[in-house]
Amino acid sequence: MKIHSLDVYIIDLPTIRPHHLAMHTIVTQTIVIACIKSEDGIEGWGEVATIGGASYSEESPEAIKLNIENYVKPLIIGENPVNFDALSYKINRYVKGNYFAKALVESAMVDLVAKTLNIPAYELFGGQCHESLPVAWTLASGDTAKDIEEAQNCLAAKRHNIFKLKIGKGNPKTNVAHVIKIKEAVGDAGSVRVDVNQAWDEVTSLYCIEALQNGGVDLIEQPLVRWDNEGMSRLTSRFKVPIMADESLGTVQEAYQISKLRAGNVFALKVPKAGGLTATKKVAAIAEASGIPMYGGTMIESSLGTAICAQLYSTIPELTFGTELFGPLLFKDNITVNQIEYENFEMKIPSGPGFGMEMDREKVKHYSRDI
Ligand code: MUC
Ligand code: MG
Repeated sequence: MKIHSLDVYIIDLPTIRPHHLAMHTIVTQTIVIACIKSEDGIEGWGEVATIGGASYSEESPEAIKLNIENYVKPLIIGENPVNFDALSYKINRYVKGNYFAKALVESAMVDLVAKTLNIPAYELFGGQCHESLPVAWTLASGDTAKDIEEAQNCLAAKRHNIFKLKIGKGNPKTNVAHVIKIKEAVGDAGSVRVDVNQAWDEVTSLYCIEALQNGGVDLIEQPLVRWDNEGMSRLTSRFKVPIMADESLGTVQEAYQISKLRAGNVFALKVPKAGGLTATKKVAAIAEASGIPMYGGTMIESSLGTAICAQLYSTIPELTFGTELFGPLLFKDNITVNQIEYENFEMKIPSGPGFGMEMDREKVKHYSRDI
């Protein structure tokens, strides 16, 4: 089998409500998808999502598309995608950084290989440990009353009982009061966690985390700027509430440094941050070797990208903090014919050939900037 073509499309998907993060408000989520075709016409599809252009990570959707087309594509055309790990090593020799772009290309190669073999992609990563996984919902409407209503609806529908609150924008004390009100409303029916998205300094973190811990919050995600591993380490040893590394934890090398410094005592895995599925398994191995519990993170992918992450996460035996693969539920519409199923506070891991999702070509065309 040989790779015959690679095409990249930027897709803009409208959300059901504004989604407020410390650095950006999402009303239209931009994802990048890739289609790799073999010489015999089989298609493999991959996806990565970005948040707010280049405001969440260095790679904007436009840069991902351009760098793949100009620098990655020539390295893999004519090659056998079965050797996707060897091809990733080849790409790494000639293309520095660009982890989201690399993850996108690897996921499309993996989908192609698994479809050709007529197996789910998770069989290429050691096989499935979970048929379904717990999934958090992110409360980020920007309004405490609306967030409480959303949480109560999720609990009543048995869709989510883990809630991640996006904070870090505005006054930290107002942020804390907002979280405590939501925790009081949810009570013991759900787990309340916060994601600060790097917005606080260490001094602010000290009093805010103390208050959040006392208020019954279960997890504090990335309070400090991504490069401040020493600060994250001090916070981790000071508080009982777990501190999760997200933006600071990308590559395998970063995972190693964070585990050594204990700059966070929970790892947020994300396939694009690590540079792909194979690299994410390596990050998970470092967590496992250092006794650090894991969480299956999201960049708010569509159904395709969610299936990609879900299949990989399903191969990790212990995902102590569950996942947050809620992306498809935040969108007004989707780009696949079949949809991810959510029930009983969990998501079902898609298990068809490849990543188990069939592309809806009309929808891809409708939401694409490039077709
Ligand atoms: C992040 O920072 O973790 C995940 C959920 C959400 O609402 O935002 C993302 C990114
Ligand atoms: Mg985060």
